[in-house]
Amino acid sequence: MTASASAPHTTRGKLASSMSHEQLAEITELFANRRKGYSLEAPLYTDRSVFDVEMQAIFGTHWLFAASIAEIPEPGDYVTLDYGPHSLIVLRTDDGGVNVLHNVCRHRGARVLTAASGSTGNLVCGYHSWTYSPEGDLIHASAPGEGDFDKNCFALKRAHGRIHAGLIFVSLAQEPPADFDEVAEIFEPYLAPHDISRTKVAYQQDIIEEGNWKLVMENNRECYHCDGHPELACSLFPTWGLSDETVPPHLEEVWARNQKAQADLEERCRRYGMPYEVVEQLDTRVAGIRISRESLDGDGESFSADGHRLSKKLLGVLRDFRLGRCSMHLQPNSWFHFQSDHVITFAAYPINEHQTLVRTTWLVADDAVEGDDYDLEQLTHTWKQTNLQDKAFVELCQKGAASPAYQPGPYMKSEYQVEAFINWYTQRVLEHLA
Ligand code: 3BY
Ligand code: FES
Repeated sequence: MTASASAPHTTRGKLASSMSHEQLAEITELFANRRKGYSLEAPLYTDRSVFDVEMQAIFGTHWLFAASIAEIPEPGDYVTLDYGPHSLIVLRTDDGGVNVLHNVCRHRGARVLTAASGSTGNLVCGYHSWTYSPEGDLIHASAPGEGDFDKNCFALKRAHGRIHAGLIFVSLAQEPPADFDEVAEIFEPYLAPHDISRTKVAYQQDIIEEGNWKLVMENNRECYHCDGHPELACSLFPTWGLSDETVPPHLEEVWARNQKAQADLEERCRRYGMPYEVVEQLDTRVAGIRISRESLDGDGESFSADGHRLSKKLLGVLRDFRLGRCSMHLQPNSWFHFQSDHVITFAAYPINEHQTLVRTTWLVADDAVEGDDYDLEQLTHTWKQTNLQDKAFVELCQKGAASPAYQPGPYMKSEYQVEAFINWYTQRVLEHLA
């Protein structure tokens, strides 16, 4: 279940040397004086020193979604991932766990692996061929005329890695937050029936958004803007943030349909012994989480124009297509949709203060055959379109934050999850700065 690493690397402490006291005090003030219920002050979206702080306080400290095991199914399979200046190798081991290594050669610092993914035995740096074992130990380093030197002192630095329900998480911290165990216990029973270990990658999309990573996350945490997603609106009920008391007349019919579909979904979950209750601990936990099972419109099966299945093969132990979506949000950088026929994982990897890589991966049953069981274009259509629309929204906000006219604006009630994300983020940074 869990594969942890020893001798982790820490970046704590570097801040003091690279940033002046005045700069630090200024940044701390920005966080401490944040107006609750409002979007952040512009520098928190645009400033390089804030980004540097986040790379320690958030990305250097917390558990981060890295990839699913479907992306590296065999021993020796790896992905390389960049979180700001950090570059990691996530390598599948013989025993089914993962080794997480800093992708920084111990000779003169070159990236050891340069491909985004692949399969390897030993890891050979392309510059002077220093060679490391899959555990990161330096096993070969020859240079003309060089005497023996202690290779034990030059292993690749290690970070932490763990696998839960087929999702791989990494942490760069010396001591990663302990409450992730409890969070994993929450989500494992929801995800287990979809069994990622018996899926394969149907498609992966990387988009670089010209926006700060927090704007990417904020956009994901609300559906107030979902009128801007015509394809998604076919299967996603447009009832976000509504309650019995607040349904406007023009949505009464769809609200009733949504309520009925949700009751039907609850009944099916009970019948199959699948957990159904919403868990929402987005800013009350160090590892913030929200997980819920939500019905889909139309046939209620998948993210298609009529809600009908997009792959003919059911996942894992499931015996029913009409299970809507099980959606999970994890702080700081990921979200997921689990349907009966496919899974979609999403992660934001910050590049710098104004650019973010958003990676979306579609997983189908490992015995599903493209062309027979699913059509790749149809499978990916809704979220490819939605992602492009979201990218445009994020980029408009980044432009706004860079403008002298920008002033933090209020989050609406239906944007409470955005506020929860921002609260979570602010608390974590303040803890770190303290
Ligand atoms: O990712 C979510 O859970 C929601 C649904 C669609 C867009 N997003 C805000
Ligand atoms: Fe890697 Fe020289 S930098 S072998």
